Amino acid sequence: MENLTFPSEFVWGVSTSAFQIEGATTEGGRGPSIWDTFTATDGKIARGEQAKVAADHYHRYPEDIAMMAELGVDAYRMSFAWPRIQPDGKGAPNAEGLAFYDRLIDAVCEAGIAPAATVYHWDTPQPIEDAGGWLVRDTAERFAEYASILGEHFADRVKMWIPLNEPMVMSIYGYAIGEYAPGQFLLLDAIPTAHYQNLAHGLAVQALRAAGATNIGTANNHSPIWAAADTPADNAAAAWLDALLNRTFAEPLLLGSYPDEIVEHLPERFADDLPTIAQPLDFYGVNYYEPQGAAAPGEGNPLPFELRPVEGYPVTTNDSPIVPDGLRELLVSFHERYPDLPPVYITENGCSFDDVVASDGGVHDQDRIDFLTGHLGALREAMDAGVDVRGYFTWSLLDNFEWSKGYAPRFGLVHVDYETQRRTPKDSFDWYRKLVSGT
Ligand code: IFM
Repeated sequence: MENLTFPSEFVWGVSTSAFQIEGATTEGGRGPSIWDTFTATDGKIARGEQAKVAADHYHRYPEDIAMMAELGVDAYRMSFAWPRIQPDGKGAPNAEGLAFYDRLIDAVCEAGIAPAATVYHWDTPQPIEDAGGWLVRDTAERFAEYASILGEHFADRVKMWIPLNEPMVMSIYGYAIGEYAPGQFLLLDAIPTAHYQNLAHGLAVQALRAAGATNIGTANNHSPIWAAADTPADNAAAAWLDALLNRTFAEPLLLGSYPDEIVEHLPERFADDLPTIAQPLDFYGVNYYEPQGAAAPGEGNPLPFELRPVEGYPVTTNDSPIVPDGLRELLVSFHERYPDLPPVYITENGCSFDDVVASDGGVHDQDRIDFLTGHLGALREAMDAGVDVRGYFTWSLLDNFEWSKGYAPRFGLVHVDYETQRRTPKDSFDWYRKLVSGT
């Protein structure tokens, strides 16, 4: 760990999200979300798995918080489930939903850990989707109302606020290619969902601040985009994909503008919303997993690019190529592109492997330790190159429900046996504990 030295005030954390760990999907007055609907639909999730129990965090959060305390992290990034707070997606809050998060957040604070809250991690209330979801402007207004409820109730305890997690994934996987809920296949006609999520971000930042919340940022996932070959056609395709995946979500917030490629696909009068979207941010959260390859589209492809796997690297069980230097490249490129980039937090970074409990009772995930060592080394290099990075949250505390891939990809520092809900800290847990404590 000798090259992994970080400033003493650097924030170390772990990340989770509500739908992936809570379970209890029909308890406490929670309403249905698009992910409940999607997971109940045949053929959408590997092995037909659902998240009705997940890691049972709704009931086992005291045990999970005790593990975080043992881990010694400074901060815990969790998400609120919108359908627990507003079961119909609008109107007065559900008291039981607020009470659950009161218990959770109070216990996190009592453990000496700072709560970092994501307002929305993809679990749209089903009635909101039925009214048009992220394809309609009203959802942004509904979202601001929801954020305001959370701000009023939790601003006194939550130390970092993230309105939306990875809006790109919702737009592309949820609405463009239908691999995730709500399962729509709209290709470039999904781009309005990016705008309405960006608008929801801006309105939520305003609503949270009005409610007294401070330290408000983002959690956008970004990838360096690599052209398959250094040809004009592949480079143009890579530039288009970069505009779609990275710049469409970063630039409205940071610059108050959209990349030219995207503009013709946006809703009419989108420009009127840009001042609302470009709220000053206290930090910019980056979720990094992998670079993305792009090539010129083949005959008959309706898109201006074709995705290409990045080859020549080991891969995780979630099919992600392991490219630590991609994190350095990404951060340095953001630093150069956006001179006014606020302080950065890595709000997610992690990997999935086939982790098993060995006969000695341990989980020996040296591959995760290697992954984290590589990525934190790359992060350190980015900081040495001038990027102002203030903290790192690894994904994830626990093994959890990995969306359409179900439970097979295991991302946790802690192994979860889904039959018994037994938690077993992996070797990487101990490694991270030592890193965090500086021993
Ligand atoms: O599990 C997801 C998380 O919900 C969002 N970011 C990426 C993670 C790993 O795929």
